[in-house]
Amino acid sequence: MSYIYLPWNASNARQRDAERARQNRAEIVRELSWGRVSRRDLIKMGLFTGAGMLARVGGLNPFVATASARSDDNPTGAPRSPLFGAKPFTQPMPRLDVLPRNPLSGLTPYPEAYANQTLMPVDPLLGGGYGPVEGRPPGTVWAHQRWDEFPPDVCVEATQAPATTNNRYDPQVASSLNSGIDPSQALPLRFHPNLPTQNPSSVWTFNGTIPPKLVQARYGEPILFRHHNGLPADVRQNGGFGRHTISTHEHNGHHGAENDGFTGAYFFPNQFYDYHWPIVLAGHYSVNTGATERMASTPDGGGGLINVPGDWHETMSTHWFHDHMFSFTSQNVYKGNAAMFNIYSGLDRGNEAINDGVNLRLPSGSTKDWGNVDYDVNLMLADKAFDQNGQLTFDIFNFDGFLGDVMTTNLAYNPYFEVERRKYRFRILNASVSRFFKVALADASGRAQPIIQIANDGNLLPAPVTLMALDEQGIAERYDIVIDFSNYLVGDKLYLVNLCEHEDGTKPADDLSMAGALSGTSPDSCVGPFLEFRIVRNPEKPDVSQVPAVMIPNPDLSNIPVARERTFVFGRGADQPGTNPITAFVGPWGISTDGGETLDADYGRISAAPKFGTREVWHLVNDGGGWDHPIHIHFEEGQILARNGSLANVSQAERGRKDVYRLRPDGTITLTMQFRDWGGMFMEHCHNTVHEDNAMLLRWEINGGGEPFLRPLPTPIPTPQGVTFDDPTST
Ligand SMILES: [Cu+2]
Repeated sequence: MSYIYLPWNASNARQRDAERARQNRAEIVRELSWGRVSRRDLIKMGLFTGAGMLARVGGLNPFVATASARSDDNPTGAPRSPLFGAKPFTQPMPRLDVLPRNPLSGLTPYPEAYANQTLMPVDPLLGGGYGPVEGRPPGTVWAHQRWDEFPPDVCVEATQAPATTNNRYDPQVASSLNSGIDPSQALPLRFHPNLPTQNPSSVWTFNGTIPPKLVQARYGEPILFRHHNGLPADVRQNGGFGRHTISTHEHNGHHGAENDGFTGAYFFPNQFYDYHWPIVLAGHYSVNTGATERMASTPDGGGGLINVPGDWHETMSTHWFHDHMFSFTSQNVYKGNAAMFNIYSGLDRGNEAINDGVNLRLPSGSTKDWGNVDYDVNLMLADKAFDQNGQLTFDIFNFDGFLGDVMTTNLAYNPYFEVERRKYRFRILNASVSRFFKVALADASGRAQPIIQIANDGNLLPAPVTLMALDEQGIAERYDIVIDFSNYLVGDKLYLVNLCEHEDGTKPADDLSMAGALSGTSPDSCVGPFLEFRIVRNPEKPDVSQVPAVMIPNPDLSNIPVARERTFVFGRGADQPGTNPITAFVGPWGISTDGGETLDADYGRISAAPKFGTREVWHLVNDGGGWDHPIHIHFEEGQILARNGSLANVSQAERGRKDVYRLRPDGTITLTMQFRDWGGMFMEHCHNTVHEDNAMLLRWEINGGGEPFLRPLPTPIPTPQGVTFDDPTST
């Protein structure tokens, strides 16, 4: 197999063939997204095999020889995205757009513990009649848990909307810290000034705008996130991909399940959904319950600390939130439903100057008491693809994964970022559909430079790790790093370089050397430098930030018995015993639980039910060498106990807590987690979102033994006219 995109030097005839084939595939994507065909239909029609492979038909399949070059050495390939003359490192990288934090008093209707069932007229395209204004399922099970105990202090509101111009960009930093970008200038939705403005149907983001959004939170300050669905009622107004129903997952929020963005708790155009994020430390009800431990704390707004209950070893920092719509997650996240979420604490305060013995003083800034982002920069990485008109497009090569051929950072094609000669923190998120990255830092002459990794997923590591290249970074993983630009001179340039080469969406094909990645010879155009740092000045104030030798040690679990072990095997050739067309999907990918059959996703089926308040050990097994799976377990952080049977195989950069576990080909991860504080239904799935959608996902829920959580929980069946419920099944 060769790289999914055509070589640059492909003949015109071959490029025409490839474009015709791409258009044929785009029709399949469109029909799936409109719900006019199902995956089952595609198999029946002979367009897909049961193993999820596109039929070997010329003029459709990118892996089959072109009409103009009949040789297996010349598969059709996918046409390269046109760049309209855009050159790398010619546009500034925009900092994320910070969503305002408002008082709750401005919110109409006022939020309630129970879903708001006030009726409104439903668009005839959605069946007409009347339906509730809020899409959250009604009743006790989906009421906000402990609403009175954690009344929201802050409201954040956003609308999922078609692409439009940003007239209210708020990066929360001066223009001098944002590569000179003037936030008062209108920002059209385009990936580079040379690339066309995106059509409203091509890109759907938070508020319909770029840059991607950032929400800032602190422990002990509950947030009400009201998410409006402003997408077209007509399912066909989607530019050929993406579904207008959404469910918003705060990735890895330690919240009640009603706020987890459960894949089956989606809501419709014109509705909203109130997500209640209490922002508590795990162990809130079992560890440090008297809030006497100063390390478990949050900024008080005036230079001091407020203690909070829970285990400070569970403090989290870098999250993101994104769509989790059942079987359409890949398209919706790719289309723009992804934002970042920084959580601040006494330890990770976002203020580098306060010296109180708790604050780790990581690079950030010092103007505000907490949450300074002057020197704390979110980087959202994602590969994209464009059609011949330069509009965002989603291709379907097979059900192994989707690759773009254009690299973006904060949704900007290969930008530059101006920095001062001092330490910076970068929070790197892999927001791709199927692509893994491997990030390294190069100087202008191509020599690898040291990077200090300080966090993995949401969690600061026990100790910083200095690396000449980061590990492979799977989809949804976050790696926080520090780069010390004081080691260089004003006028110097450095580059973040992707070393990880893909041929298709199954797994990384190769990790290149720095020289190999910089040589420009990889057929994968997302390999190589993707972000240029320009060192433009000395800092005005001395850099007082630190990278302490000890950050957040892991929680001590030695006295907590292991209640149970479970084994999940991630493989192909899954069966779907479920018959409910709403909750059950088919696809080649599936999960076997504790030696059972490999099953396709059915969100009405409960595959595991750990007992509330216990600790378990889970084994995640990759049933094959031809692919990798970054497995995400919702709700609680885990510690990796072993990779392929041994702790010695776990790198120092993975020795903290995690929420995404890359299995690697034929690999196994053993991890331990606890089930505390909240109840309800959660998920475990592959975060190669094409695998997830086809149908490598399962539901597990917390068994409260009847109290305080009901069990088994009824399965929500959303409709625009209101949510009904089904009884769950179990494996
Ligand atoms: Cu996978």
